[in-house]
Amino acid sequence: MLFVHFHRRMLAVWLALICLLSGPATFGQALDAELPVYDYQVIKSYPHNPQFFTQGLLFHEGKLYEGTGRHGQSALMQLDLETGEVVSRRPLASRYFGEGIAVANGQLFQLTWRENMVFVYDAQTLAPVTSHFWPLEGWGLTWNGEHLILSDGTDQLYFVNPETFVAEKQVAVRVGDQPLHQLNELEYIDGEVWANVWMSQQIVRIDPQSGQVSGIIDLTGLADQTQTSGSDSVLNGIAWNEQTRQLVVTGKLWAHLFEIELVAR
Ligand SMILES: [Ca+2]
Repeated sequence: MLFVHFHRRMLAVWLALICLLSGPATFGQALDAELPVYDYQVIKSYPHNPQFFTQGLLFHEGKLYEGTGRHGQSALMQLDLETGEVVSRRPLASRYFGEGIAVANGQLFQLTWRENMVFVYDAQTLAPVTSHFWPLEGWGLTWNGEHLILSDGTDQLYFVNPETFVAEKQVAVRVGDQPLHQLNELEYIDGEVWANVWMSQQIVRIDPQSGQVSGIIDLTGLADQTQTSGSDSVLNGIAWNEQTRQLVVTGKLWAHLFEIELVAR
């Protein structure tokens, strides 16, 4: 029982920190939140180029894609999961800082951070198709079969029409009644949106209808199982292979990707 109490306390500390980082909100109720918490088991690790500043990660038709950030280093790539080798690569011009990626209707979308540009490519060939304007920052991106779901570093998720790139609705993400900001890389998994929370070692599971956080995946210790590089080298990147039900996560500038399974705490 001591073990359980210890972890509940750690979770309360984390929630307090996140709410503190998130801005002016008071964090009374978040401390009382009793959400399901998940630990992890590493199934397998794969090599990842430690120069890649991971901003978007996904599987599409069994193939792994990664979008990277930083001016002058941003690119969209298809990778070989087993070897980490680059199969194909489309660099961004140096004025663009690449962010989240998602595939919708066979097209691969890549956000930029503060440049208001969204690039669209053919998912098979990575040939450019078109581009769109996006008025806010771009952080994470995923696809629920109807809308692209986009995060911009706040507590909001935007549901964007893939044809027009106009947000048709948005939800506010909450832990209890407290806003959860810094939502970063996203993945749509079995009807939920999973989100990295920037600068944290946790992934949150979000009900996309209500915006309520329904569970927390605690990946504390995973960064210690690879090489990282500086204070920006934080957990970011969630990819779900729907066919094989493989869950793969990584971080910016990490030397590995990790296939993990969740273990309810
Ligand atoms: Ca993803």
